Parts: sequence; structure tokens; C-alpha cells
Amino acid sequence: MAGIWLDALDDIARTCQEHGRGDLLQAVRLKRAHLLDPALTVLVVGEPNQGKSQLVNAIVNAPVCPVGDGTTTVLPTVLRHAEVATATVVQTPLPVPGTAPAADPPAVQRTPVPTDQIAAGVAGSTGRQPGGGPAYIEIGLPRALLGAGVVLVDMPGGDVAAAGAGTPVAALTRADTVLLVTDSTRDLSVTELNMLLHLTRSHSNVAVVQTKTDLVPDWRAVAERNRRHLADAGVPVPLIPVSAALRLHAAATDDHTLNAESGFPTLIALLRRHLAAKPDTLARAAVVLTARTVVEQLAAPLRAELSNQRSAEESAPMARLHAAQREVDELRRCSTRWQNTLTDEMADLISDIEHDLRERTRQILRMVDEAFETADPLVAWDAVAQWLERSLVEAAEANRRWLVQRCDWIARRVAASFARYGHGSLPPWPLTASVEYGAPVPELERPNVDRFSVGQKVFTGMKGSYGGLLMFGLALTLAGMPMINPISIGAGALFGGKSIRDEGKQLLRRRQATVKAAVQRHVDDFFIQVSKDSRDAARRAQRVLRDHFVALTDELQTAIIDSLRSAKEAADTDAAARERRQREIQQRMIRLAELYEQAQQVTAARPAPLT
Ligand SMILES: Nc1nc2c(ncn2[C@@H]2O[C@H](COP(=O)(O)OP(=O)(O)OP(=O)(O)O)[C@@H](O)[C@H]2O)c(=O)[nH]1
Ligand SMILES: [Mg+2]
Repeated sequence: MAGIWLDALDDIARTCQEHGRGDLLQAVRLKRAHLLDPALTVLVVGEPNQGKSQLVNAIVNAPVCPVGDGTTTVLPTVLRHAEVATATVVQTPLPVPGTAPAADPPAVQRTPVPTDQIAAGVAGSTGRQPGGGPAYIEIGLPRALLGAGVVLVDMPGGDVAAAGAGTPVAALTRADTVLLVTDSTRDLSVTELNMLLHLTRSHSNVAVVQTKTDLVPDWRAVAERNRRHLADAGVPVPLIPVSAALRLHAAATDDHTLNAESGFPTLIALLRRHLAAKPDTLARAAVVLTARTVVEQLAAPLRAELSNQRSAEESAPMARLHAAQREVDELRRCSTRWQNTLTDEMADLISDIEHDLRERTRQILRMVDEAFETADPLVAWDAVAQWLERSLVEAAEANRRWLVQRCDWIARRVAASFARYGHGSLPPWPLTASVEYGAPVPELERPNVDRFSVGQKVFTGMKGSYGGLLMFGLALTLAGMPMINPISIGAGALFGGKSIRDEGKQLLRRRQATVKAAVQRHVDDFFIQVSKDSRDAARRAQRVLRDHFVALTDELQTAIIDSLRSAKEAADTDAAARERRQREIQQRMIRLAELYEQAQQVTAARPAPLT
């Protein structure tokens, strides 16, 4: 029969090993050894002064455990079978500080105590090394119940968890049956109910012993209430009312009725049933409990990892992928932005440059016009022409400088769009080269102007003087004077001079108009030529900039697409790895569930609970 639960226990041990839990494996191995041991360890626990020690005494019918007011149990007392009564204090030495803990458990120190000094031993005042490790007192007693394999452990009063921790008895993990002792003077306390909840989680056989029934006439009502408390708390453990005083008295007087009344036969029968069931039912139940503890311990980290994974959807590779996608979008936006900037700025530049040139030439033209308002082109032409040439060249140069500056500024503005990529992305250009002028500025030709030659002057003078002579001569003939007289000759000379002067002025005006028109034409030609050159230069600069930034965008795009691809691959691999791990965890969980089910089947064969 032991084969079934042993197999289940070995499965549990193997699972612990698979999960790399050495600590759990160790605990399972201890459990295995303990379950194979036919002895039934009965742990007697409870709050102080409830009658635990007296209960143990009454069970074995001997005053081995000191009881009474002012006497309290300090060391756990272990009662085993022995042919002759013995008492020994067993102490585990503490590890020496600063040395590595030994692989094997340290050898215990056993100090025999004379039987008449058991009380002092239990009180912890004899047989124990001061400052030594945890200790317990072992008492051997020739008793049939003990001889059958029952080992009674009387624990100091108080919280079991605290009392059990680290005692050399390793009481809690190895106890087969736990008796919680509470006396009849009051109901079960909250602390006791909590203790029971805690105990039933790790022990399949727990019972409540209600002592001192002889002290409380109404103990049945107390027992009834306690049973209800147990049911309410969801702790399905049996409750056995007893009286140690009655039992001891019955033993002294050999009174069977009194013994039956003490309630002890029921308690002892329970212990014997447990003892008989230990190799089978009890072991099976223990295996189920062990399986539950182990499965809980193993599943907790898996469950935590699973939920961590679910919440960590935004893992590092996924975040990288999203960042790369954002980078692609950003580059697309940047590309549109710089292209718009370049087109707009260049259109503005061309219109501004043309306007600037027009302003400059208009200014020059105005100056020339003003100059020829008074000056005679015959005299001033060379000086004005020189000045005009110089001014036009200067205007063209200033205009060109401005163009170069603006192009440079535009290049910087467009480059600013790439600032986030950390590129010093100005084209390595000699911008001046790309705005070099094409055709040379047309030469200013000397305009054809009318000169007032001497012959012309004589002819004009004679024409004017003839008119004057005739006019005055005729008028004076009426007065009886000859046609040619000093007056008419004088008038002729006067008229001749005026005609020459008038003709000279007219010719000057015509010359000025001709020159102005010629200059105007020249300046217009100059403007058309230079502004076309500027436009061409601006377009060339635009093309240079566009080619440069397109190349830069392509370069960035290649890099970004590459990083996007690698991020995508990483994210895919990560997702695959995560999925793999999730499947692995799920499989392990399923395996754990199977393990638990398998362990439960061990009890299914014989489901009757032990009471
Ligand atoms: N009348 C009566 N008194 C009892 C009974 N059991 C124990 N007592 C008394 O209750 C007191 C406490 O008993 P102990 O057995 O020392 O109690 P304990 O739980 O071992 O106490 P700690 O070791 O201090 O935790 C003693 O004075 C006992 O005589 C009983 O069944 N009837
Ligand atoms: Mg005691």
C-alpha cells in the first residue's frame, strides 16, 4: 500500500528538482523519511496554563511533566518508550560565528538528567549549556501506548508557529498529530482559532482537547459552543473534552467508570487509530498536503512571471520598434518640411533680388537724368558714362553679394530641419561659384548727337538777320527812308544773333533727350541681363541645395529603415521568445496541476477521514 504514496512523493521530489528548488526537495525528503518511520509523533500545543503538561501526564499515567502554579514548561518535552525511566537534555550547538555552516547537521549534545531533576530540566535550569543552541528534554518511560509507537511532545505554551520554529524537534513539520489544548473555563479564543487554521493547512490530523471538565460543571455547553466556533471558522477538527484530574484519580483508585468519564479513553483511542493509520491513510493525507504546499510554492513564481509578462507587453524591443516607427514618420515630415522651406525661400529670394536690382538701377537712372537736365552731353558725356559704368558694376556686385548671403541663410534654414539628426548638414559649397554670372554686361555705346557746325550757324544767322532787315527796311521805306539803313542793319544783326541762340538751345535739348534715351536703353539691357543671371544663379543654388538635402534624406532614410528592420526583427524574436516561455510556463503549470491531481488520487483510494 505504501507504494502508491511513496511514488507520488517521489514524483513531487522530482518536480522540486526540475524546478531547481533544493530547499523544497530537502523538506520533501525529510517528510518521506518521517512518513516511513512507523512512530506517531503527537504534538501537544496551546496557550499557557491550559493543562497541556497535565494532559500528557494523564495519558501516560505518570507525573513526568511538571505542572502546577508557578511551574511552566520551558523546554519541549518528548516522551518515548524506554524499558527503564530515563531523562536526557538534548541540545544542538549553535554554529560558531564566522565559520561556514557545516554540510552535515552538527552532532547533538546529550546530557543525562537524574529523574528527580526532570522538573528543573523542563524549566530549562539544568542539563543545558548556557548560550548553547536550542534544546529539548527527552524522557523514556515504559508504557504500552509509547511502546506501540506513540511519541508525545509537550510544548511550551504560546503561539505554535513561534514555538515550533527552530526547535530541535522540528516539531511542526514532523508531527503526525497535533492536539490543541484549551481549558473549559472559557470558549476557544480568536488566537486559538487562528492557530488551528494555520495548523490544519500543514497537518492532516489536528484535534482540540478541552481540558479541566471537572472544574466547570457546564463544560458540555462550552464544548457545544466550541464545536460551533470550529464549524463557523471552517476548521473541521474533532473536539474531545477530558479531565486529567479525574483520569489521575481513576488511575490511583483503579476506577474504570471514572476513567471512562474522564474522556481519556476516547483520546487514546484516537491516538491509536492515528498510529494504526500512519503507514497508510495518514501518510496519504500527508502526501496530499505536501503536494499542495509544494505546488503552491512552485506555482507562485511561475504565476508571478506570467502576470509580469502580460503587464510587460511594452518590453524593451517593442519600445525600440515603436521608436523606430516614430523615427520613420518624423523623417517623412522633415522631408516635406525642408522641401517646402527651400521652394518658398527661393521664390522669395528671386523676387527680392529682382526688386533690389530694380531699385538700384532706377536710382542710377535718376541721377543720370538729373545730370543731363543741365549738362551738355557734348561736354559731360565721358564723365557721366564713366560714372554710369562704375555705378552699374557696383550695383550688380552689391546685388550679387546679397544673393550669396541670402542663399547661405536659406541653406542654414533648411539645414535646421535636420537639427535632430545631429548632422552638420550644410553643403560643402563655394556658393559664389554657383552664382557666377553668365554673359558679360553689355557695353555702353556713345550715342549719335547733333553738333552745331559753323556753316549751320552762318546759315541760321543769315536766315534770322535777313528777316529782321527786311521787316524794318520795309517799314522805314514808308517813312521815306532807304531800305538799307543803319536801323534795319542793326535789327538784322539782332535777329540773326537771336536765331543762332534759339537754334543752339533746341539742338542742346535734342541732344540731351537722345542721350537720356540711350542711357535708359542701356540700363534696361543691363537690368534684363543681370536679373536673368541672378535668377539663373538662384536656381542653380536651389538645385545644389536640393541635391544635397535629397542625398542627406536618402542617407538618413537608409539608416532609419535599417534600424526599423532590426528593431522589428528583435521585437519578433522577443515576442517569439516570450510566447515560448509562456507556453513553457503553462506546460509547467499543467504538470503541477497533474501532480496535485495525482497526489489527490492517492487519498481517493481510501477517502475516509481520520477522526
Ligand atoms: N482541575 C483540573 N486542573 C487541571 C487539569 N489540568 C491541569 N490543571 C491545572 O491547571 C494548571 C496548569 O496546568 P499545566 O499542565 O501546567 O498547564 P500547561 O498548559 O502545561 O502550562 P504551561 O506549561 O505553563 O504552558 C495546573 O495547576 C494544573 O494542576 C484538569 O484536568 N483539572
Ligand atoms: Mg506545561
